[in-house]
Amino acid sequence: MDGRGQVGGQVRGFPDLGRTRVMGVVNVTPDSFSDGGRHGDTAAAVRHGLRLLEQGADLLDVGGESTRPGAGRVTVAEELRRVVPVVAALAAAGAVVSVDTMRGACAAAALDAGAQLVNDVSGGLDDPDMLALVAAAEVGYVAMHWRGPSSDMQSRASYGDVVADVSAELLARRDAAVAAGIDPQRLVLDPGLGFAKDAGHNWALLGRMSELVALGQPLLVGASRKRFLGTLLGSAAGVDRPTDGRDAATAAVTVLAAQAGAWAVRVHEVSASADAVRVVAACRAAGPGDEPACRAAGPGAGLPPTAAGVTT
Ligand code: PMM
Repeated sequence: MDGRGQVGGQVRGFPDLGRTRVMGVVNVTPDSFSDGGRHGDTAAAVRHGLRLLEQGADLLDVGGESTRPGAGRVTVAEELRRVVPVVAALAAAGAVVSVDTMRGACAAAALDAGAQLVNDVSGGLDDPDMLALVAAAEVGYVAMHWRGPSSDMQSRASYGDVVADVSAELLARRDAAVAAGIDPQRLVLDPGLGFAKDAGHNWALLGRMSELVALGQPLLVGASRKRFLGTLLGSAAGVDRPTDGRDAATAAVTVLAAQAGAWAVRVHEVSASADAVRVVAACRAAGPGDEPACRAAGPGAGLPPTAAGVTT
């Protein structure tokens, strides 16, 4: 590889697209913060997933449990009931499916139904069975930065240097995952924007994303429609912009993530991000230039040897 079009590492089992990939969100929940209730039944969720594929999603992230600040847990049975048929239908339709779950039992059932990636917002901290299960299944695994359940996570939003602290905690999760037998080439890290983080923490993590890419694992970034974007774009009276007005800002974050070399962005509205990652890739392919995306594209530039050299 000469580094052109290089993003921050590859994940075994996932083809190198030469650009950041776009993960479309399929929440099968009555209460997610931005789309709760809209795709709550199986048929509606499957239709939504197929629409996201048409809009250019490279993979679909199916979740059955809301993780919005303050959210409580659903039962395993309910999570399985929501997630498994949707995963099965989307996988049967040819989609690359990821399952957004903290529970090993739900991950296992989703993998049986055709999922290829486990997206665990707890990074293996919630369910002690998760890491070994993923290791045995030999699938991709996203370990997100997490400090505790959504019910009171914002009380844990206390950092010295948030980028250094999140990096250290992510590396600890990487070490735990590898110790449990997960192939490092299947492991993706995610800073967990909004999870035990206030707006300032989120902006600091976005502003220093290259440091997260430099940790040496592929990076997933999930800013889509999150509250800090609503606050940024809020009214003069201090009212946050509603979730359905945050998609342009989300696409702007996609540009930043693609420029930094993220492996994937997780978004609700796919089309704009699908276009954005292609713009950044085209700029990179043109070679070093004025744009940060192009400057970052010099062979191996900004990438640690492990990230630059990992192949599928
Ligand atoms: N955010 C949410 C849910 N799952 N998974 C990863 N890996 N990263 C995230 O930032 C993330 C996630 C919350 O958003 P939603 O309720 O709209 O799905």
